[in-house]
Amino acid sequence: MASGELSELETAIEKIVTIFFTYAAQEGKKGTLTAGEFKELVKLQLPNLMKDVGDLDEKMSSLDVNNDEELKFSEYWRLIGELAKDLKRERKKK
Ligand SMILES: [Ca+2]
Ligand SMILES: [Ca+2]
Repeated sequence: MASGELSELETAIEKIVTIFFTYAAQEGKKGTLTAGEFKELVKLQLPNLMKDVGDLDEKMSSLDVNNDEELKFSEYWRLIGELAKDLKRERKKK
C-alpha cells in the first residue's frame, strides 16, 4: 500500500481493515463475517467497548442490513461507527 511511514490515524484505519479481513477469513466466505467470526472478533478485539452488549446474535442482526446472516465490510463499518460515537459521548461527559 502507501509507501513511507503511516501516521497514527492511518495506522488505526489500516488496523480496522486488517482485523476485519483476518477474522472474515477464518471460515466460509473470506470477505464476510459469519456469526461465529463476528463473536470471535468481538470477544478478542472489542472486549471493553462491547462488554455491555448482551446478546451478540441480536447485535449482529441489527448490523446485518441486507439480512444474509453475514457481515460484509460496510456492515462491520456501521459497528465501528457506533462504537466511535459511543466513545465520543463518553468523552463529552468527562
Ligand atoms: Ca468468513
Ligand atoms: Ca449482511
